[in-house]
Amino acid sequence: MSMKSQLIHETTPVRVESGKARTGGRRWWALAIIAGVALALFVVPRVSPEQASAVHPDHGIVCNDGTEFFLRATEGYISEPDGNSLYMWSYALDDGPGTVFQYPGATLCVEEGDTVTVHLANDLPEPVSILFLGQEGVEADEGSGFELAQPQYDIGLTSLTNVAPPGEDVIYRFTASEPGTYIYESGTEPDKQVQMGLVGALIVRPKVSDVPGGIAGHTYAYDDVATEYDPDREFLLLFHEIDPFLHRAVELGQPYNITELQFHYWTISGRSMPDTAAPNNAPWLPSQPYGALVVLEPYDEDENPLPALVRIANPGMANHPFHPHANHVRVIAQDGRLLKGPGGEDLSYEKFTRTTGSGQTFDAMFKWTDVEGWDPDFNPVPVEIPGLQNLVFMDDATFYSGSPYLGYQGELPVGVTSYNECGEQYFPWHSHALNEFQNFDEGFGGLGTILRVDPPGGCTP
Ligand SMILES: [Cu+2]
Repeated sequence: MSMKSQLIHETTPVRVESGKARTGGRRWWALAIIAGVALALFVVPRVSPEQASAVHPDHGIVCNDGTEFFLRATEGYISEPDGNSLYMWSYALDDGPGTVFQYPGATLCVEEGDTVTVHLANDLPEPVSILFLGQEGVEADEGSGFELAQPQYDIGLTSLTNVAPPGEDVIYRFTASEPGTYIYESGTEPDKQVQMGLVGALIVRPKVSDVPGGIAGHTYAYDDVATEYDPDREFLLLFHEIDPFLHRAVELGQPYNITELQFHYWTISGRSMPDTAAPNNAPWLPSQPYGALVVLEPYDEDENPLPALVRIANPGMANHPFHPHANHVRVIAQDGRLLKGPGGEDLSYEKFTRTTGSGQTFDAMFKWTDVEGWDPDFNPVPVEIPGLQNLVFMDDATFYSGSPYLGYQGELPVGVTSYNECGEQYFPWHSHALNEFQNFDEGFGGLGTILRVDPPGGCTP
């Protein structure tokens, strides 16, 4: 599918192929019946409602809430900040033929205890599947009823779980028994298919009634009141890496030696820096809907007491040391399990650089505290405007407000463009494996995003 056709699909969400019904004559009735079946299949909405925070829809996790999901393994292209476009596979929300491609897979959000059903249709030329990492008792229905999902064998192992052959479907079902952040990904030829982009995140939220001491209307990450967070400050950062030569070979149907795998692009939730800082559903990134900008306001005991929740998932092959500049996060869970000792001891810990291993997830609470409280009137700090070179060439310089004070904007030298809206402050948040902090040898880029701290009460330009 070309970028152009994706853009057209973006603006025509209902895709019923009715144009051919004009071929006329005797076949009219047959075509009408086919059209009726097509309508029944595809006009009934198969796409789960997608939603980000109502308060900050431009950033933060974009959830597809529900218990039944329709996914379609399909192909498309993504854009890289250096102008390259890459052929990818992923799990898009199934909207029938012409489904709009997206990478990574749609984020699925369910509640603890839900029976979750996931339909997988397959537009790709080879069998594909979904492994739900961390879920127990996953069943699969290939057309003859649900049975426990099993590894598939021919002469040798062909898939770690049941597959949807090309043009066919498989349905998976499981009970989401433990809250947490999880990965779903292909279990079929994963060295190739996971690399091609068949990855996504599954979020299991606790039921408030299962949280001891939990208060209705409050939001918790786990079955523990200490994991309360601000639901308007919830972020998902999903790491992946891409070898464009493998993708090109798959696109052209050419052989590829997997032992020659070499990554040149790194993505967070499907985008490479600086696109990671763009809003959710940025129109210039039609197949990469998820932004990765982390936006906060300073902690305040009364006005802003709750931390943000940052969910990190790494379905890729490499391990990524990832850190926010000048800040720590508090790691509260790993692989969907709260960090608590056998006696209920709090084993959460503060960390500057937390490496996420291949296949791991972790959850971090994050607060930004305005420790020094610099203020031009009451607590001034003498800061000279950085030199022109730093303001023009440094990676985050164009976000500088011209003032060191949160919520203030100052004069900038002639010729310096600033994206700063209201005196907000920016901190890099990136992989400290600096080979990953680039787009095909051009730094900075790749596995990086930005932490944005807005003035108390929000950004008023
Ligand atoms: Cu750094």
